[in-house]
Amino acid sequence: MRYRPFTAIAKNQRGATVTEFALILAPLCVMIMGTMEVGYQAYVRSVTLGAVETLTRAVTLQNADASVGETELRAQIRRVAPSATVDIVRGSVNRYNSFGSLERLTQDLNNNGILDGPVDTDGNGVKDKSDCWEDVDNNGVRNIVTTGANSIGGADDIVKYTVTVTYDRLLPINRFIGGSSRTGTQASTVVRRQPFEAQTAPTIRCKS
Ligand SMILES: [Ca+2]
Ligand SMILES: [Ca+2]
Ligand SMILES: [Ca+2]
Repeated sequence: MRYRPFTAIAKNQRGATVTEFALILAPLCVMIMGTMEVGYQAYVRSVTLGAVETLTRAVTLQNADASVGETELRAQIRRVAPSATVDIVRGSVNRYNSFGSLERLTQDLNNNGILDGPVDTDGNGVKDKSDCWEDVDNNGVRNIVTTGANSIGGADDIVKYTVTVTYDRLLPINRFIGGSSRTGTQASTVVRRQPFEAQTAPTIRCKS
Protein backbone atom coordinates (compact mmCIF):
# COMPACT_ATOMS: atom_id res chain seq x y z
CA MET A 1 0.00 0.00 0.00
CA ARG A 2 1.25 3.48 -0.89
CA TYR A 3 2.08 5.80 1.95
CA ARG A 4 -0.04 8.98 1.87
CA PRO A 5 1.64 11.58 4.08
CA PHE A 6 -1.20 14.16 3.98
CA THR A 7 -3.81 11.64 4.95
CA ALA A 8 -1.59 10.56 7.83
CA ILE A 9 -1.32 14.13 9.11
CA ALA A 10 -5.05 14.68 8.79
CA LYS A 11 -5.73 11.57 10.82
CA ASN A 12 -3.07 12.30 13.39
CA GLN A 13 -4.63 13.47 16.65
CA ARG A 14 -1.43 13.87 18.63
CA GLY A 15 -1.10 17.56 17.63
CA ALA A 16 -4.59 18.28 18.99
CA THR A 17 -3.60 16.80 22.30
CA VAL A 18 -0.53 19.03 22.46
CA THR A 19 -2.68 22.12 21.76
CA GLU A 20 -5.22 21.10 24.41
CA PHE A 21 -2.40 20.51 26.88
CA ALA A 22 -0.94 23.94 26.13
CA LEU A 23 -4.36 25.50 26.68
CA ILE A 24 -4.74 24.04 30.14
CA LEU A 25 -1.06 24.38 31.06
CA ALA A 26 -1.09 28.17 31.41
CA PRO A 27 -4.09 28.37 33.79
CA LEU A 28 -2.78 25.34 35.65
CA CYS A 29 0.57 27.05 36.20
CA VAL A 30 -1.17 30.23 37.40
CA MET A 31 -3.29 28.12 39.74
CA ILE A 32 -0.27 26.31 41.19
CA MET A 33 1.63 29.59 41.55
CA GLY A 34 -1.41 31.18 43.17
CA THR A 35 -1.69 28.35 45.69
CA MET A 36 2.02 28.61 46.55
CA GLU A 37 1.74 32.40 46.84
CA VAL A 38 -1.28 32.19 49.16
CA GLY A 39 0.57 29.62 51.28
CA TYR A 40 3.64 31.83 51.48
CA GLN A 41 1.56 34.88 52.43
CA ALA A 42 -0.19 32.90 55.17
CA TYR A 43 3.23 31.79 56.44
CA VAL A 44 4.63 35.36 56.50
CA ARG A 45 1.46 36.54 58.26
CA SER A 46 1.69 33.83 60.89
CA VAL A 47 5.39 34.60 61.52
CA THR A 48 4.51 38.33 61.76
CA LEU A 49 1.72 37.67 64.26
CA GLY A 50 4.03 35.47 66.33
CA ALA A 51 6.82 38.06 66.27
CA VAL A 52 4.45 40.87 67.30
CA GLU A 53 3.10 38.73 70.12
CA THR A 54 6.62 37.94 71.37
CA LEU A 55 7.52 41.62 71.24
CA THR A 56 4.44 42.82 73.10
CA ARG A 57 4.89 40.11 75.74
CA ALA A 58 8.50 41.28 76.23
CA VAL A 59 7.56 44.94 76.63
CA THR A 60 5.13 44.22 79.48
CA LEU A 61 8.13 43.63 81.76
CA GLN A 62 10.00 46.17 83.80
CA ASN A 63 13.19 47.50 82.16
CA ALA A 64 12.00 46.24 78.79
CA ASP A 65 14.09 47.64 75.96
CA ALA A 66 11.72 48.31 73.08
CA SER A 67 14.51 48.79 70.53
CA VAL A 68 16.02 45.34 71.27
CA GLY A 69 12.60 43.71 70.92
CA GLU A 70 11.86 45.60 67.70
CA THR A 71 15.22 44.59 66.18
CA GLU A 72 14.43 40.96 67.00
CA LEU A 73 10.97 41.33 65.45
CA ARG A 74 12.48 42.66 62.22
CA ALA A 75 15.00 39.79 62.18
CA GLN A 76 12.26 37.17 62.70
CA ILE A 77 10.20 38.52 59.81
CA ARG A 78 13.19 38.89 57.48
CA ARG A 79 14.13 35.27 58.06
CA VAL A 80 11.04 34.29 56.04
CA ALA A 81 10.74 37.42 53.89
CA PRO A 82 14.28 38.77 53.31
CA SER A 83 13.07 41.74 51.25
CA ALA A 84 10.61 42.86 53.93
CA THR A 85 10.16 46.48 54.93
CA VAL A 86 8.94 46.47 58.53
CA ASP A 87 7.18 49.58 59.72
CA ILE A 88 6.62 49.69 63.48
CA VAL A 89 4.25 52.12 65.20
CA ARG A 90 4.26 51.97 68.99
CA GLY A 91 2.15 53.96 71.35
CA SER A 92 1.07 53.92 74.96
CA VAL A 93 -1.69 55.33 77.07
CA ASN A 94 -2.29 55.62 80.77
CA ARG A 95 -4.37 52.74 82.20
CA TYR A 96 -7.33 55.07 82.74
CA ASN A 97 -7.45 55.92 79.08
CA SER A 98 -7.90 53.79 76.04
CA PHE A 99 -7.15 53.89 72.37
CA GLY A 100 -9.99 55.33 70.33
CA SER A 101 -11.48 57.39 73.17
CA LEU A 102 -11.41 61.09 73.94
CA GLU A 103 -8.80 62.22 76.46
CA ARG A 104 -10.27 62.32 79.97
CA LEU A 105 -11.23 65.59 81.64
CA THR A 106 -9.62 65.99 85.05
CA GLN A 107 -11.41 69.22 85.84
CA ASP A 108 -14.80 70.15 84.41
CA LEU A 109 -15.95 73.26 86.27
CA ASN A 110 -19.47 73.31 84.85
CA ASN A 111 -19.82 69.52 84.51
CA ASN A 112 -20.82 69.68 80.85
CA GLY A 113 -18.23 67.17 79.62
CA ILE A 114 -16.68 69.80 77.38
CA LEU A 115 -13.27 71.41 77.75
CA ASP A 116 -14.14 75.02 78.47
CA GLY A 117 -11.88 78.05 78.75
CA PRO A 118 -11.23 80.19 81.83
CA VAL A 119 -14.11 81.42 84.00
CA ASP A 120 -14.36 83.70 87.00
CA THR A 121 -15.03 81.24 89.84
CA ASP A 122 -14.88 83.68 92.75
CA GLY A 123 -16.74 86.63 91.24
CA ASN A 124 -13.84 89.10 91.41
CA GLY A 125 -14.06 89.94 87.75
CA VAL A 126 -10.88 88.02 86.89
CA LYS A 127 -11.04 84.68 85.09
CA ASP A 128 -9.04 82.33 87.28
CA LYS A 129 -9.81 78.70 86.44
CA SER A 130 -10.43 76.58 83.37
CA ASP A 131 -11.17 72.95 82.51
CA CYS A 132 -8.24 70.54 82.38
CA TRP A 133 -7.55 67.21 80.68
CA GLU A 134 -5.03 64.39 80.60
CA ASP A 135 -2.98 64.95 77.48
CA VAL A 136 -2.20 61.29 76.92
CA ASP A 137 -0.39 61.76 73.61
CA ASN A 138 1.22 64.98 74.79
CA ASN A 139 0.25 66.97 71.70
CA GLY A 140 -1.22 69.99 73.49
CA VAL A 141 -4.82 69.43 72.36
CA ARG A 142 -7.70 67.34 73.72
CA ASN A 143 -8.31 64.67 71.13
CA ILE A 144 -9.31 61.08 70.52
CA VAL A 145 -6.29 58.90 71.29
CA THR A 146 -5.26 56.99 68.20
CA THR A 147 -1.60 56.10 68.58
CA GLY A 148 -0.90 57.38 72.11
CA ALA A 149 2.51 58.62 73.20
CA ASN A 150 5.28 57.33 70.94
CA SER A 151 6.81 54.98 73.52
CA ILE A 152 6.04 51.84 75.48
CA GLY A 153 5.18 54.04 78.48
CA GLY A 154 5.77 52.90 82.04
CA ALA A 155 4.25 50.66 84.70
CA ASP A 156 0.61 49.72 84.18
CA ASP A 157 0.41 51.62 80.89
CA ILE A 158 -1.35 50.12 77.91
CA VAL A 159 0.92 49.60 74.91
CA LYS A 160 -0.21 49.21 71.33
CA TYR A 161 1.98 47.97 68.52
CA THR A 162 1.01 48.14 64.87
CA VAL A 163 3.43 46.41 62.53
CA THR A 164 3.12 46.76 58.76
CA VAL A 165 5.19 44.40 56.64
CA THR A 166 5.72 44.83 52.91
CA TYR A 167 7.66 42.18 51.00
CA ASP A 168 8.33 40.68 47.57
CA ARG A 169 5.95 38.01 46.38
CA LEU A 170 7.33 34.47 46.33
CA LEU A 171 6.50 34.08 42.63
CA PRO A 172 5.86 36.68 39.90
CA ILE A 173 2.15 35.92 39.86
CA ASN A 174 1.37 39.61 39.41
CA ARG A 175 2.52 39.25 35.77
CA PHE A 176 -0.52 37.05 35.14
CA ILE A 177 -3.13 38.52 37.43
CA GLY A 178 -1.86 42.11 37.64
CA GLY A 179 -1.02 44.12 40.71
CA SER A 180 2.24 44.82 42.44
CA SER A 181 5.28 42.57 42.76
CA ARG A 182 5.15 43.32 46.46
CA THR A 183 2.50 42.41 48.95
CA GLY A 184 2.00 42.99 52.65
CA THR A 185 0.39 42.26 55.94
CA GLN A 186 -0.40 44.16 59.13
CA ALA A 187 -0.64 43.05 62.74
CA SER A 188 -1.71 45.00 65.77
CA THR A 189 -1.71 44.10 69.46
CA VAL A 190 -2.52 45.84 72.71
CA VAL A 191 -1.07 44.78 76.06
CA ARG A 192 -0.93 46.23 79.52
CA ARG A 193 2.47 46.55 81.15
CA GLN A 194 2.99 45.00 84.56
CA PRO A 195 2.45 47.20 87.64
CA PHE A 196 6.11 47.06 88.69
CA GLU A 197 6.07 50.56 90.16
CA ALA A 198 3.75 53.52 90.66
CA GLN A 199 2.34 54.68 87.36
CA THR A 200 3.70 57.91 85.96
CA ALA A 201 0.90 60.44 85.76
CA PRO A 202 0.19 61.76 82.26
CA THR A 203 0.58 65.47 81.58
CA ILE A 204 -2.40 67.47 82.79
CA ARG A 205 -3.13 70.54 80.71
CA CYS A 206 -5.73 73.24 81.28
CA LYS A 207 -7.45 75.20 78.56
CA SER A 208 -6.03 78.68 78.27
CA1 LIG B 1 -16.73 72.15 80.94
CA1 LIG C 1 -11.72 85.24 89.76
CA1 LIG D 1 -3.86 65.08 73.21
